[in-house]
Amino acid sequence: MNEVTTFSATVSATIRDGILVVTIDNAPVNATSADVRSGLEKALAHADAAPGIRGVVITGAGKTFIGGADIREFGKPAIEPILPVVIEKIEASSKPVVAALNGAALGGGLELALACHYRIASPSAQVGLPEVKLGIVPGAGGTQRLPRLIGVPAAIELIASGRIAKAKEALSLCILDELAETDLVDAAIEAARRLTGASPRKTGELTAAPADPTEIDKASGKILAKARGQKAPAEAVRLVASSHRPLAAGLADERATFLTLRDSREAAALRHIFFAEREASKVAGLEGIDARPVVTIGICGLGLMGSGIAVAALGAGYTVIGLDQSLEAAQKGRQRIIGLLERNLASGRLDQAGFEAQATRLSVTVTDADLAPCDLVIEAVFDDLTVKIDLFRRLDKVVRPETILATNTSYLNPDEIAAATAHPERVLGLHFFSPAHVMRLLEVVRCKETALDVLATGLAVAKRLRKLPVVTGVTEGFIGNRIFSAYRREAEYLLEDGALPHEIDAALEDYGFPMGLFAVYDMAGLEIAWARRKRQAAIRDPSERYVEIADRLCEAGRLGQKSGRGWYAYPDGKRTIDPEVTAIIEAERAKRSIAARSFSQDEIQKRLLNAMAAEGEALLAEGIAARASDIDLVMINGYGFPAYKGGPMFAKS
Ligand code: T1G
Repeated sequence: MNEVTTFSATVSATIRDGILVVTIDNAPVNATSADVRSGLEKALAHADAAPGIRGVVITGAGKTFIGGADIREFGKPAIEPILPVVIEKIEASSKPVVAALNGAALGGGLELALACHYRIASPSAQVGLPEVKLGIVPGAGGTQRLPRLIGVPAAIELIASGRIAKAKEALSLCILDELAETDLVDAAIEAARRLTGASPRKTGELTAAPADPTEIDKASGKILAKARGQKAPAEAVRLVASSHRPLAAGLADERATFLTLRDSREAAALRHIFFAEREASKVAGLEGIDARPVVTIGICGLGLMGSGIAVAALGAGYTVIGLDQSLEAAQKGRQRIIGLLERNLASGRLDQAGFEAQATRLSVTVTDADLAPCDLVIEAVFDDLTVKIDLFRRLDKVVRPETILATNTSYLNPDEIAAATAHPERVLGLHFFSPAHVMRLLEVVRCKETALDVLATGLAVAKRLRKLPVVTGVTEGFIGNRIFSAYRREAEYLLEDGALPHEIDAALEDYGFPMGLFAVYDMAGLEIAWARRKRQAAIRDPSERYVEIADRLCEAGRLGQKSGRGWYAYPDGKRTIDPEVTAIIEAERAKRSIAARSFSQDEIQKRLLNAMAAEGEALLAEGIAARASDIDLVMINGYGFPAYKGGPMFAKS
């Protein structure tokens, strides 16, 4: 058994065949904490000083090589040695240093590997510089070393997008030198031995050929357009595009840029979201509660929503039994699902074997009893209480008592649906966002009677569906639609008070929303909200200000893009300000004797943000939302709130 040398609490090493095999063991993701950096520095010094050591291998314990710098250290005073110093010592080492990527090498983890003299990975490894997703740029040489290895255009695309590349692509890009078909560490030791005596391959000594502006635009154009007002992607492009400079100059510029961005509000917002996403599925009281096993999922209603849910479930490896009310509807639903799978096949997201496996796991029926084997049944039928209650009563008769029944309702009260079943404790809401096979957000609705293990199962299924689950209590519209209604109401108040639809939409888009509220309404159609307003008219609080402008538009047949007119006109499909809408708004103001006034963008943004945050505070006070960051996640992932602003609760803080 080789002797283990401990360099720090998280860095130890053994010597095999004259090679110092250094292992980083810093759960959960081997982030390069101060202890890791100090341990690596000691290990390198030890290797340099020991004549019997001819080379070094660096690898990670567990399933991650290095998940990056320790994000939790951001905003705190730097602790020496900082990562760039350790990385430069690796590159300057007199003995070959081989990176053995046992898993994800991200951010600082990839930057460390880039400074090694050889990079070998297990086939399941992934690499990336996702710093822009945290509002920063790589701060330990990534923007300077990566282009030296793979060229400026490829480096721009990877760094400005922050995307992750699988091992095979990384090998083809020359980020990796080798994929280990056998034992990774054995192969890395072999590589180190081969490099002993040869001149070390120092990435920093390579030169990055300057790229011409057209290549730079081609690599960065779409990414920067999508990034909208974010600073980090544009800075990443600038740094990579100028990586033909001497390494020292590039590294200095990169470090200064990283430090400036790291302390920005935008980076703080994106770090807030990073941790919020991981907090959201931690629900008080669920510690130690096991989820029920789910293998087969029934889906009632194979329309747009039901089919999307079916595709997500098939993609997650579940068996799916689809139920609809007629053979024609069931067949149509099946065709829609298979069509979506075929699109995944055509786009390369699925291979032929995967397509066939998923298609085989799908069956459709018109017979309730065929749902008997289901461990979970999700209904996505017409959003009417009687229809849903009737369905759940039928399901009661065919599924096992422990089968979980989930309603996908957006606005109905799941407690009323649960109360109609024989086992209300097994009912919860799973509120998907359309298209359900694309949108990550999933509101997991905890009903009054929902059992703890049923809630735990909802969260486990959400995770396996690769959704972002946010637990909500029962209230009309849950978290997202309730805040959306509040912000829509405020926008309509602004219309009555003097603003116009295009001014409000411009203010929202200037703030970072991909599309303004009224443009979204025109795209989705005005009739659904109109029908809901008419249903609610009888119970509306007469003391609450109610704006009738949207009703006037609907009564005039202005139902949005599909009717050719809505809040805007669409001559030859182009969204255009319509004086007719302005006239309707002015008539409504006159009816209420409102003296219109103009609003600045800043004022519009503040009023809408305040309306969202106020409703968020109410949801927290009522216990509907467990934490403010959950509300931020819902508004970012379901309603277009710009992530780099952190969400309405963060933005107000
Ligand atoms: N720092 C601190 N904590 C981290 C972390 C990190 N880099 N990455 C993950 N965690 C925590 C996370 O909060 C969670 O904590 C637990 O680890 C498991 O995470 C110099 C400056 C690596 C692919 O952006 O993408 O390097 O909830 O649930 O699904 O240029 O974590 O258990 O308490 O996500 O297996 C760049 C971020 C940093 C990668 C693993 N790196 N991490 O996924 O686990 S900046 C990143 C991830 C940087 C350099 C710059 C993923 C993962 P808790 P998890 P996972």
